[in-house]
Amino acid sequence: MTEINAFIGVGSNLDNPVQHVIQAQQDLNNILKSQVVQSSSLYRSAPMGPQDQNDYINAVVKISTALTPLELLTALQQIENQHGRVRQGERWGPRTLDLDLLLYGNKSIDLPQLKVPHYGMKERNFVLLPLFEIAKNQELPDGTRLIEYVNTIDQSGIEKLS
Ligand code: H73
Repeated sequence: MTEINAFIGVGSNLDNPVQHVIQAQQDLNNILKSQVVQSSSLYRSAPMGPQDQNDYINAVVKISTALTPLELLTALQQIENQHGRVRQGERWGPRTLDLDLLLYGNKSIDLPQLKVPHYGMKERNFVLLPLFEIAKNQELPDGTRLIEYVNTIDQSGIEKLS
């Protein structure tokens, strides 16, 4: 059975977001044919997008999985739904739990419902900093190094929680 390393971005800004993120780290370990390998620290950041919402808690989790990318996406969406995620309302508005498939091995995927590497990861400090914490030497499928993006991102407005 071939196992692939994948990185999952976790985010929440509603109903005790720290609890949602910690619970999500456990939920990820319960996905079929998958185990958590490593989890980043939790990070608090100002909202990207509309400012009239709470700060976010974000983290990144590394898993090893034998699921295909689309099977994994479905599993992530099931976990979001268990956390009471309501898929409606304002774009970029408040959310109980978001799970993003950031990287899946060194594969590039361009399907309507799944783009990997995640389309926003290079511009989002709340993704890059926790990812870099647990994957210092990571490269993207195009051969660029994660540290190149980390070095150019604005690191203000984000705080690592102990
Ligand atoms: C995103 C469809 C839509 C998907 C993509 C979405 C959640 C999962 C993150 C935020 C701070 C899905 C934050 C924010 C904003 C408000 C910008 C924030 C924060 C949503 C699926 C499709 C395509 C993928 C993929 C998962 C994918 N899809 N911290 N969050 N501000 N590719 N979060 N690779 N993985 N779904 N996610 N500010 N400080 O990124 O747009 O996307 O149905 O088919 O919007 O965390 S939901």
